[in-house]
Amino acid sequence: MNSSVVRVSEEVEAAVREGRPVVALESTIFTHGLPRPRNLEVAREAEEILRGQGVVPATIGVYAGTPTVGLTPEQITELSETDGIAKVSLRDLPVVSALGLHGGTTVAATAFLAHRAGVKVFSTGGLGGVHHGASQTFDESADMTTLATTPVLVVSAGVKSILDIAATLERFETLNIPVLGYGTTRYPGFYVTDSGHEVGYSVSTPEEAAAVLNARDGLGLPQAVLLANPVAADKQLPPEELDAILAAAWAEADRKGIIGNATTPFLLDYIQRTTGGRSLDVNVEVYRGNVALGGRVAAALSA
Ligand code: PSU
Ligand code: MN
Repeated sequence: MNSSVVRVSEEVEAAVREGRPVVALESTIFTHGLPRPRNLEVAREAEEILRGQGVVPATIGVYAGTPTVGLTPEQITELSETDGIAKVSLRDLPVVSALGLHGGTTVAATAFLAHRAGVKVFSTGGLGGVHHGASQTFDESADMTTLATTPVLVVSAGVKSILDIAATLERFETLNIPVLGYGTTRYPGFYVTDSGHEVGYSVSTPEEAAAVLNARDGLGLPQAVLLANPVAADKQLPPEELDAILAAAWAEADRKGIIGNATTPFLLDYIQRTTGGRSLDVNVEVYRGNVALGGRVAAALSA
């Protein structure tokens, strides 16, 4: 493997080498998931939360063709403010790299790069999963298949109900990816505390999550561990309201013929527009919680 293709910042490289806590953060969330100017504020705040915990943030993205683990504040600003940036999943990585493009990395590409750099914990908002109608369209996120062979721990608030959650959980089972509820056995639904689905296991401390990760490594297993962290019940979107919005979002995506990797950004944007920004507040709240929990798991791993 040619490791010079990937740039790891000195700060991240030193922290990994010395066994200090590091948490990876994705960039699609600020290049494609959140509107300006909130996207940049959120990207900066995530790093500040980690630094406040004594954890080194490793924001990951592709800057001018260089897959980078530990983007500088200036690079994050530029990626947040530039139009037409590529959404980079794992298959896109060699292409944007060779063509010298900027890219926001998805969960799949971020997890891959984090692992390459020796970073074990990765916090995100929501994971990609199986889209509704996937039995016809084959649209399921490469996040799932990538996580099946990428040994990191990913903290998320589950998957949004823009996706087929039951099918997504089945795929995690098939792909040997363990799902741990944090303080719950109910799978969270990102905007809502409870998606209506069960997960097999619950952990209640960062130390327990770290122990699962260490056990996986001891067994030499290659898959990610998913830590599903629900939003507080008093901060969630009213679940009844969400159902109506989602139905409208799918109908609109269908009418406009949105397909492929444009689907997730389209649905997220639609929901943000129709809830007048309230979903955005929940989105940011959820992300803050996941970043902080990732920091605590990384600290527990280093202890
Ligand atoms: N789900 C969210 N917010 C997001 C994404 C997913 O709630 O921002 C982004 C993540 O970067 C995820 C990607 O990895 O979308 C999945 O896209 P696709 O479904 O095209 O694989
Ligand atoms: Mn897709």
